[in-house]
Amino acid sequence: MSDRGRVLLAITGMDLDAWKEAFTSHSPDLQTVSTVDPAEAASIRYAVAWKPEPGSLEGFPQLRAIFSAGAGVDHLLGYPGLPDVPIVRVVSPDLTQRMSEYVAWQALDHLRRGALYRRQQRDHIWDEPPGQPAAGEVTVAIMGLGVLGTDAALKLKGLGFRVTGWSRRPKDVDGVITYHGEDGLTAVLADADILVVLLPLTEATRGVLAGDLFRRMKRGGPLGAPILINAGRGGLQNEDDILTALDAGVLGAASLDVFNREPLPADHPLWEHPRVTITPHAAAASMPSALVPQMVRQMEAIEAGKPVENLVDRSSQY
Ligand code: NDP
Ligand code: OXD
Repeated sequence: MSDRGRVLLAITGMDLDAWKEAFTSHSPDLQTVSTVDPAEAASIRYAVAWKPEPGSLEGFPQLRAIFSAGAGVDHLLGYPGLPDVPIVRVVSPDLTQRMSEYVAWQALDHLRRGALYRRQQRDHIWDEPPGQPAAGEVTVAIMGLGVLGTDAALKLKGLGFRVTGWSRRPKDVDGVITYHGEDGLTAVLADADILVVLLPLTEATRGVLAGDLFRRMKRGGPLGAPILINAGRGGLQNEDDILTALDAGVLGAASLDVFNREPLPADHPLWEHPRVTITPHAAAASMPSALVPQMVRQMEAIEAGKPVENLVDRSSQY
């Protein structure tokens, strides 16, 4: 056992072996465990958690911090009896790059009529409908201008889109028109051809992607009806309202990476909708080999009494 004690891996829904392997190869002296004998509970100094099983995080008197294995922390803040220690979330260039790739991929697919041309290829149709807009004629609005939203905004800007962003507090992002608060949301929606959602799931954001919000989005833009891309959390969206809005032409299409229930049940009508693109919460995976070095650095900072980065503010829930 090292000075840093042992690290509990309270991980479900991710590859536990990959986490163990990443710790072993980066810090061979740091022992990880996924189950703990009660007699050894005091050896646990840190936990790395993803959707921890009930009861898996309590009873460790020397626990100094819990590291979320992902950028979102709703899985931890909803855990009953969460120990009163600092929660550290993931901020990593690797994860950020992956998310921006997903956002750019979906935005370009909608701009360049990906769904139409895939259908036409299937039916051997050679047809180029007139009026293909350029990226600069299309406004992408990003709800959630944090680490991921800001990087995606800058990359979309680099692709030529007009980009706006919305956050809780005022923000300044080079080349991006920024808004905040309820008035800001009205302005952002009224101007949005594509709405990219990278918000955390909190009490304030739960269910925000509903019929009322979709009806406040821009009408008559260059893509026809507005488009929704949600890679934040499923709990942000009302899935019945998305289907209703698609069928009523209030939304033109939706790219959804996250769902209220994951895996999305096999009989869910979203699977069959011709204008919905589904990915299995795959927009930006947490790669243990990319994240462990940073976690270990943070553990060392805590041991040395130095400030910790990327601390979660429990009162704002992200
Ligand atoms: P950050 O905490 O860096 O950013 C969150 C952003 O949301 C901030 O701009 C914040 O505003 C804004 N925000 C929060 N609450 C509100 C509110 N009530 N009204 C308006 N704006 C609000 O998070 P990240 O960018 O790192 O991650 C965002 C989310 O992406 C994660 O919480 C997670 O749910 C999701 N995610 C999904 C993945 C996937 O694979 N699908 C992978 C990784 C993350 P302000 O700037 O004012 O604080
Ligand atoms: C995350 C996620 O929050 O994978 O990192 O959703």
